[in-house]
Amino acid sequence: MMKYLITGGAGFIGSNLANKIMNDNPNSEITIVDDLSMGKIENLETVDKMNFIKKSITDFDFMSDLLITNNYDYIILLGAVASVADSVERPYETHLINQDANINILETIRKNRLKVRKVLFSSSAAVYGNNPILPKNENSPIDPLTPYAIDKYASERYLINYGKLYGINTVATRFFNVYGPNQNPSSPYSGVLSILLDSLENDKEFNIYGDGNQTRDFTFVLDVVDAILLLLDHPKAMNDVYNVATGKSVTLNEVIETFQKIYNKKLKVRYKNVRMGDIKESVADVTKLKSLGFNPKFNIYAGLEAYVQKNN
Ligand code: UD2
Repeated sequence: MMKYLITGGAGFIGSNLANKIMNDNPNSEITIVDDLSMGKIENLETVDKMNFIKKSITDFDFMSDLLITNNYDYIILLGAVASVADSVERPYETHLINQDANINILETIRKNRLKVRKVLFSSSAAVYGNNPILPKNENSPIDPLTPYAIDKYASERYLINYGKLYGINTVATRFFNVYGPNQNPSSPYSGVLSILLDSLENDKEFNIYGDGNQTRDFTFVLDVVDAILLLLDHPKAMNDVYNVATGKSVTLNEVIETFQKIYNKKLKVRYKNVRMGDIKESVADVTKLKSLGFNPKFNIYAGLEAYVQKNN
């Protein structure tokens, strides 16, 4: 029986991960720390069987005590302010969450020589910035352009090099555009597919920023969960970083068309100016992750269908 700590575990990716672990191994012990700023208790299917703690990961002393008094096998760091725009508006507050809180956890592990099977940190494709060379592999040039991307990159480096310097087992992921159930559509900077689904279901107008021909490597959340579990378990995934995506890109227009077909409904769209700093094309090279046995199960059609089904 394994003990897991998931920060941000009531959020989008964290809740899907926690639900999958409980489904596969109902005897697992899962502790979730989440301040519910974007996450929701309802995202957790069996919250009564988990140790749910409503706290911010910036409560440094609390987090240190929690780690010292529990021998977690796996620590999965998903707690973050996920909005790039929010980090531009509140650079210091988001820095405390997106970087300092994670270093506090690493420091606690180091100082107390805690024996953890693995610590996983979720970084982002945002670290690649606007570099136009595609696809992005883990050795592509780094150009973090926002506080969000800077904090993700710095935390990723802290994690990997704490691993190497102090003998801690770590691994970092760079997520591309993740979508699926439990993604919160409430902010204009939420993931585009959660906004799209909300617009279709509630007959709201959908804004397309630009001509809709921008491409993204949209990755279904259950594939991301599989990747996380694989990286936690795989002995070769050690003190290193992995892109997590499908390796295939589609345009926003193609996604809209597919969604309309699934719903048999026409979306009301309005064309707006391209967002400042928006990337035109994005796709990942996932050779490294695939070399460990990763094989994404959901292409965009299967993923959208599963998303719609779960939402109804
Ligand atoms: C994603 C990540 C971000 C960062 C970045 C790295 C999300 C939510 N954001 O940003 O954290 O890792 O990748 O490059 O996963 N759009 C519309 N209408 C809308 C909303 C969005 O047309 O109502 C467009 C938007 O202008 C962009 C595309 O859809 O061209 C995807 O937008 P997004 O906010 O879902 O994700 P992205 O790629 O900007």
